[in-house]
Amino acid sequence: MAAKPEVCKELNPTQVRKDFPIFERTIHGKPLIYLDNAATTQRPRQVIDCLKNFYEHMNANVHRAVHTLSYEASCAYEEAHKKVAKFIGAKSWREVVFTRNATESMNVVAYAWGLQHLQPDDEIVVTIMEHHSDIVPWFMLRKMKNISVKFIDVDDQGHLRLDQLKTLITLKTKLVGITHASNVLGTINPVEEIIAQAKKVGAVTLIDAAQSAPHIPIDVQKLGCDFLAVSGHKMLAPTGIGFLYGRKEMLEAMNPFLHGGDMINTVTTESATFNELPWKFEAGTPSIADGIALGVAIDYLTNLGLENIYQHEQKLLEYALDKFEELDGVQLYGPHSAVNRLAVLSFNLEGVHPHDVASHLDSEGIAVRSGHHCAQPLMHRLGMDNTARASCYIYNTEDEIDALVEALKRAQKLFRR
Ligand code: 7TS
Repeated sequence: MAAKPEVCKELNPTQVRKDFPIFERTIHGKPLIYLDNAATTQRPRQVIDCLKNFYEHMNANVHRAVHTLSYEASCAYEEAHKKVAKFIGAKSWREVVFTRNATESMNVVAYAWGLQHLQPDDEIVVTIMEHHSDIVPWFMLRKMKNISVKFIDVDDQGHLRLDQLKTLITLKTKLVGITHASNVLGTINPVEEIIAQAKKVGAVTLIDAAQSAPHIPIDVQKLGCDFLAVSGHKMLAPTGIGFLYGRKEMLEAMNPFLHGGDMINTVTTESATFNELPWKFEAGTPSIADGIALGVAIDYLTNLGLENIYQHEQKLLEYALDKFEELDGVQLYGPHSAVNRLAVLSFNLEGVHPHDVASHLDSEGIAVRSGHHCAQPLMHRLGMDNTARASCYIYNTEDEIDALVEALKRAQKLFRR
């Protein structure tokens, strides 16, 4: 197994890169510059080795047998829940439910909480900058339960219109769902203020932390939210594993979302009683190795230090914002300053389709995403259909930002002809 990185005072991306085998490969003969981290991050050797180690030495189902392998797998899987709980400041590891991803986490809230608690004419308030996974589940409930879904708007720079909170969040509001950070604009939202407003009217709060948990320290007890949804693959863990934090009282009062093995206590031909938390919400054989590897990813991030990660990305963002100033004919979306903003840069080159921009960048070994980023209501609000998007993480460097900007200049020449 590769050695764990030392706990560092300042993040050194060149050192960090050495843990990521993917940077040994080239793309079209060029070194890989990976700037699609908002879609998914790369995996360090420690996480890859954990998967290999599990299948080679520990593989067994959890919670089902008394043999050694099953016991070890069960302990490691439970330990991973404990690491997540510590990472987000949960009161108890039993408040951490492993899911496939943030999308599934939010659907658990919709199905397990929403179906049970919502009544006709109730309202759900979300923001216009939500990812579709914090919009479409509520549309499902709107149809089934005859409720309405309201949207907090943004201003033209991509800040939430907090002046709308009091008019939109009312006694009719039963749930407020907010993304902690926008995957398109990078805006970090003042979730504490919104949670406070939601609490005044007794509404339940759901924070989509898919983009924030990998980049900034999170403490669910300080935030005071009821639910928090995260995807592991955006924070170095394998795909197919994520989690839902739920306040114990909330989870205890909810019915399960999926029914079957492991989520029960006893079953007769007449009825079933449910298992204790969090297993009540983890029906069937879970993604055991991926869950354990999520714990290893959390160890890795904790060793780097979330505050160091945030500072590193702030520096990159400031550098990138300055560099983008050099470019004519580029529209950059989102807040103009680095304050309360992640290093996510959505942009368009005048007269060039973002897919063409992304294809050109790929030809130079640079991976960015183009498209609507699963945030179509926001795109429409800001008057566009698609953007190109560069998003940074722990292994990105200022040199890579330079390479991006130079490649964009070449794309402009190429496509303008
Ligand atoms: N919430 C936010 C804020 C996201 O950015 C994403 C994924 C999700 C939820 C859903 O995550 P999943 O792991 O369940 O799919 N965002 C992106 C993106 O920006 N590009 O690809 C996926």
